[in-house]
Amino acid sequence: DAPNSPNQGKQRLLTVANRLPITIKKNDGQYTYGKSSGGLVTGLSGLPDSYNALWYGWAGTQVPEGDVAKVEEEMMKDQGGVPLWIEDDLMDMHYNGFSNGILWPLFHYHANDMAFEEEPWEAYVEVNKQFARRIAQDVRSDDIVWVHDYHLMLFPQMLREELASGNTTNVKIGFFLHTPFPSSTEFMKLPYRERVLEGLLHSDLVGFHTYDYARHFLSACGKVLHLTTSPNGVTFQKKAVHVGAFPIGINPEKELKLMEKESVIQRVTGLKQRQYKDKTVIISVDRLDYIKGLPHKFHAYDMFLEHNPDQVGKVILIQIAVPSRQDVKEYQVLRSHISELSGRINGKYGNVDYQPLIYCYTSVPPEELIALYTMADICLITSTRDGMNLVAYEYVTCQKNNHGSLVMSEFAGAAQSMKGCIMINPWDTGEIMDGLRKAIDMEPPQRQQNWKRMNDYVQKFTSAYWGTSFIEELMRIGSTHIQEVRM
Ligand code: GDG
Repeated sequence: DAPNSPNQGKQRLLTVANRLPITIKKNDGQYTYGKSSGGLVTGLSGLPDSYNALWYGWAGTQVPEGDVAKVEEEMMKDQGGVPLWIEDDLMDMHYNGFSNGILWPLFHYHANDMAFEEEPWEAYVEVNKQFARRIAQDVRSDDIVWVHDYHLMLFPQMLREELASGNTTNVKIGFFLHTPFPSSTEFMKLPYRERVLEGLLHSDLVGFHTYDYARHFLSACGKVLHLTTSPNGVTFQKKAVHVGAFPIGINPEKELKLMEKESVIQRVTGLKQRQYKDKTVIISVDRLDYIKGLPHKFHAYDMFLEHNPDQVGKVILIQIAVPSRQDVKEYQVLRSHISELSGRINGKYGNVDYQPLIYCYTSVPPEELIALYTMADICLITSTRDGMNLVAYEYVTCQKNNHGSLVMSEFAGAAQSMKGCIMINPWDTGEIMDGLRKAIDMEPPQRQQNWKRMNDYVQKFTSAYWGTSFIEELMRIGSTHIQEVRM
């Protein structure tokens, strides 16, 4: 870094993830750069600026050869982003084919939705290799490389191989998985399971959201690779690989600041005093993904209205369903199924003055999201599996004045820390119905007590806390990584 650079002397942190948090758009020959949303972006946005952070990821698009240098310079200046230009067809096979067609369903206990073929696997290997080669060009001694998520599980090994001949062997590699790690019996369905585990085990530290996921991973290492494990690590090629739980959080300051914006306050007042006056509003915000249990939710909501006729005309469910992975067939099928269910509910209980379900297949701007979280009386989360689920934390933060209830699936990682939520099994329609009734009937003092327990957690275990504890752990063990794990 240049002598006057604000990054001078700071620890270099190379974040590596499938996508950059930046979206590139071209209008009238000019490039503009937007921020993308999603769990990973939310998590990393709270990292303290005590690191000299660079983010490597697929650019998400192609630009003409002549514009590459200019775009790269602008992305670096704008947000420290380093784009990888990967060919569209290869990326499609890697991303839609193997990552989202095989690993995603398997890790969320949807193995029936996985159809294994060699070509997507080969693309996965190739893309991991391209990432490793690109990052190897830039890595310096003492750098920290923090790799994220299931798209890049072979990367730690490939990066080590790329670096083996140079003088950069003291680079520390940390890997964090944002999805659940499934039970070992489930994981063992994966063809190439040895390669995937070995890929990860070239990291110094492998992190998960919960202890359960870490335990499942260790058990897979034992069963698939016959390695010796302890509760916090595994010995691989005579080296200790540390394994731990690092529950991700949000940056609540960001939400609280938006809540104070005049436009947001007005929007909340408008929604509460006009559109939804005297109504109980339930909010749900999900990427349109089969792991989020939308059919379970809609079915239970239908049954809830049928069995609670006093609530028809009073309660409204607002479902924001953010378009996601639209090139994957399962997502297209889910989309039409959800539209049909939504039409059925509104047809059954709605009239000219009342629509029980407001279903929006779109993403909304951050201000609007905060206004919806703030005005809603209840937040409903029905994921059949979810690594963590940050929507829960965002809702709790925005309820600082109203103390609305969180009705949440026990299969979301966040349920383990949200003591104070109304926990439900999304497969049990009766439990969702009872959960909603309980939330509607709960007296304010009880709601306040529940909210406080949840809010204390959310304010303390933030994304900054998560990022810092992972990196500090990585730095701490980095110096001792030759030691054997003691049993
Ligand atoms: C994966 C794991 C894990 C959503 N809609 C809009 C919008 N969002 C933002 C939310 C939240 C984020 O996206 C979603 O995060 P989640 O954690 O709920 O879910 P995934 O995207 O599935 O994330 C998950 C996470 O990674 C982190 O490790 O918790 O389990 O599946 O921050 O606010 N933001 C805006 N408009 C929207 O319409 N602006």
